[in-house]
Amino acid sequence: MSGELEENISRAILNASHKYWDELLSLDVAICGSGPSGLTAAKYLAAKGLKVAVFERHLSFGGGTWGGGMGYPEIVVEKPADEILREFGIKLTPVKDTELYTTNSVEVPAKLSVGALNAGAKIVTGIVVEDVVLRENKVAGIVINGYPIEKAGLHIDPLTIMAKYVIDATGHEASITNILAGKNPELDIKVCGEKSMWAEKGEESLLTNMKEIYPGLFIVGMAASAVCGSHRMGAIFGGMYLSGKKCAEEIAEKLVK
Ligand code: 48F
Repeated sequence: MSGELEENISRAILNASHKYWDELLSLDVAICGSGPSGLTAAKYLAAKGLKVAVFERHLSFGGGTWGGGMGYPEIVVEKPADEILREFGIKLTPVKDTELYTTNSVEVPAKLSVGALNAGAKIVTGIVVEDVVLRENKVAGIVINGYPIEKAGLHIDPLTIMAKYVIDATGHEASITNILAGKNPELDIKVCGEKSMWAEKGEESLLTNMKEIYPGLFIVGMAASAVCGSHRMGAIFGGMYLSGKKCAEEIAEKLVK
């Protein structure tokens, strides 16, 4: 490159970003939300050789893990989800006379994201998923915009990412399923809404609530609880990892020959 340093910096960024975005335009799996369920799904899908990207509206990834329980920097995970965290190299401390472990609320999102990135997934931050692409009886991609653009209320048209499968990993809001259901009432998708705290029931029901809610659209983590009307569970996270992994396995089964 020739030219002033400032010009070269700008050109390098634009050229590299163009290549980066070009590779994102058609994916095997688009994951909406970078909380524990989304990052876990990303790692296991990418490890199967699938082309995967996680879209997160904030500049940081990790969703609700960073803050621990009411700001105390530890979260809890129960058996058998501890096995998943060990695969990511996350340290666990057993809680005496229980099936629980504590783990650090900063180490968890940091290592989940490293695991997803090392497996080959991309994590795209500062991007809000504002709609899905619909085809005949199927979700076929996502509609995205810059989060600052949405925040500022600017009327700027979005871009699209085509994907064979979309995962709603947007947590308590279940924003992707809510958008699909709200904009297309004829699809008859019911979003029940999350129930009050009952940790055991909430955790237990996550694996059955994780499902393909509409062809091409899977729900995981708290989004699955919210859509299916299950209970919240607070700072215990086993169901997030287990549902993320199960979702990845179900999609990989369909896509990997
Ligand atoms: O909330 P979040 O961590 O979802 P999760 O994986 O885990 C839930 C737990 O953190 C916790 C809990 C455990 O018992 O109750 O809450 O189900 O992460 C969801 C992520 O999605 C992003 C949001 O910023 C967060 O980082 N998100 C939500 N809507 C959108 C989005 C959207 N429309 N576009 C992009 N990102």
